[in-house]
Amino acid sequence: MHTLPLLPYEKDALEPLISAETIEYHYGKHHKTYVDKLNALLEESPLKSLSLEELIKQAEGPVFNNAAQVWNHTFYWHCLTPNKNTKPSESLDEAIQSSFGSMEALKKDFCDHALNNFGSGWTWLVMDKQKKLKIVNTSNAATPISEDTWMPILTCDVWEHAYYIDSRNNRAQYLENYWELINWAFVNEQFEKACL
Ligand code: MN3
Repeated sequence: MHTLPLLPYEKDALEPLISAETIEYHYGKHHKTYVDKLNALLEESPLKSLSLEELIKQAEGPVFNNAAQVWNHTFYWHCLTPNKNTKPSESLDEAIQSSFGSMEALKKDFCDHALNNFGSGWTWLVMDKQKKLKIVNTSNAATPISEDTWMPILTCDVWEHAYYIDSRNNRAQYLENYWELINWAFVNEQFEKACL
């Protein structure tokens, strides 16, 4: 059985940038539904004993979609924090300077990708095989961890359900709010893991 991981903060902790109502729906309903659907799909499946990561690498269709959405959402919640005092480590900062030129340039590249990610999907800061940081978009449930090409460092959910309650159709405003909430401590950890 797959379970809904705990949210790493209270539902109202990201207010006013992301409301408790958004978390109520996004975590309490959307994320939970992916977990419930995955468990229902696996009941009679030979893939039942696989871990979430194994399912993402091996499954297709609805099992892949629900497994990847479970993983992506858990990663996304950890990318956010109410703690305003996190910042990129010295080594991550150096990598950002060398890959993008500056933190402002990274933000612009990330937000441009997120704004132009057509339909539903995710925008990611990843590390590629050459240990270079780059921004990539995925569609629907697709996730960098299904292949070993990219290691995920940071993600933003750009499905409308991530922002419609708070920002209606204004994805750009959601991205500004999202950027203020980034958990750089978590991002630093993902960067360290990707560097190994
Ligand atoms: Mn979502």
